Amino acid sequence: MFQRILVANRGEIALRVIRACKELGIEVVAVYSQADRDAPYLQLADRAICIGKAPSADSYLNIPRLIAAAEVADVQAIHPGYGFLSENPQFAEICRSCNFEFIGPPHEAIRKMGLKTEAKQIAAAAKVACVPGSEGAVVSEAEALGLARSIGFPVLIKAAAGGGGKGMRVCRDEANLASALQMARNEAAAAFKNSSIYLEKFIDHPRHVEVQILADSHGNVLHCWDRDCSLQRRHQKLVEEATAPTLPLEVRSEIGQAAVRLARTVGYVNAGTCEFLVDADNRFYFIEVNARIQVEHPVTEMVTGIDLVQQQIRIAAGEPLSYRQEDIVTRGHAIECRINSEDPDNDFRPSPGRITALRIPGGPGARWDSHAQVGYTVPPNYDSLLGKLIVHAATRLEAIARMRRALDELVVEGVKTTIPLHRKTFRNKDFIDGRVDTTWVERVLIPRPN
Ligand code: MV4
Repeated sequence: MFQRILVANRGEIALRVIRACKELGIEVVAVYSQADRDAPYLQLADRAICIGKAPSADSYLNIPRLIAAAEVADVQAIHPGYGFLSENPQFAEICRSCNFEFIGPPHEAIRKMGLKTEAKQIAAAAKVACVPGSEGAVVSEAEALGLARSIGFPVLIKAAAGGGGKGMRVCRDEANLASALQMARNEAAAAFKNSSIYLEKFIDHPRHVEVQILADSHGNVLHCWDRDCSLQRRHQKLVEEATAPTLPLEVRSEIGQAAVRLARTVGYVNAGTCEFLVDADNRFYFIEVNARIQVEHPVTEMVTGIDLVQQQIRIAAGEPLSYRQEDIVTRGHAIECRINSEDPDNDFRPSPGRITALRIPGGPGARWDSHAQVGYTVPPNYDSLLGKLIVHAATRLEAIARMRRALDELVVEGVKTTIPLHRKTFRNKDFIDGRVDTTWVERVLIPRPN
């Protein structure tokens, strides 16, 4: 096992990795930008090294500075967290070439999964159902037209190098196809420096279901069941739950096995997620792989009892998984609310500032993963995730009641937060009854003027 690890991230996930290291008896080195110099979680690390100025490009995205910090601190491995460099194949490759274990997948797997066209082709080879559409990139307008006619409108044009909803464009009829293709190409080129696009049948009102994977370096691949992350606003998840509440057990078993086949086929190692869209008839279609630990990993931890971050570290150290698939059983239901320092009444504008009061929920089945403390100033430079409130209970309805209770205990003052939106969600009948999909938040929950 490693003696010392560097955490190449900040905020709640840096704290989460610090906690995992402590429990494994591993020394942990944190890094921070000048904007984070007073962040309280840095005191929980064995050492903290400043890596630069506030802008991410000068700190958390700066590969030479991170490698220099790893050299200075003499660590054996680097945990990238999520976001920042976590899915940057070049960073993974550089870590390994500098003799630091990258606590994530092999750079080859990250690179393949980063191209959504390639991920879909690998999925198809693994006999995993994909959304009907182009096999690989679409090169000509004629090809796109032929395809769109055969699968039927509406179609969705996506950027091959995109993901997470960036660079998508719906096209509802033939008359708009040529211009939609051109606009999608231009957007893709600007956003991803890659104008490659592909085409899919547009699934309306899909649910978002994802499968947690664990794969070791000895060829063992397991799934830790599923999460439903359908509650999103502009591709930012608000609420996640495990397991997926509306999927029958047979389908959940099939989707898990599909994810395992896909992970095996790409030579995946470490923790990862296979994302699927699920239609009204519970048919599932693979869309993309997230080659990192995800924000919502705690709901899977609560229902399986597996510490996914510790598993990541053990896998990177070369340990074989100590579970067989049949050992991975879920118990009860878990739900997570993302608490962001944003103003729901002002188009979710970031709301940085000093936290003047904080009351953290407790009691049975409540978990609070957050770097926030009273007196902490949320800097304006980064993502606005302040913390995650996670509950676990025997049934989904009990988990909802527990979340309502925990949200009523939670107080954050000094910054605007998404707490009021969550309080509303957990009192909403559609949500309670599980009648939601990926369009529900923007259609129903957030009433918009006109
Ligand atoms: C889709 C889709 C409908 N049809 N693909 C958005 C994020 C990216 N991972 C894929 N996304 C979608 N792909 C087809 N063929 C609808 C979405 C989508 C969505 C998916 C998951 C969660 C929230 C979403 C919100 C809007 C659209």
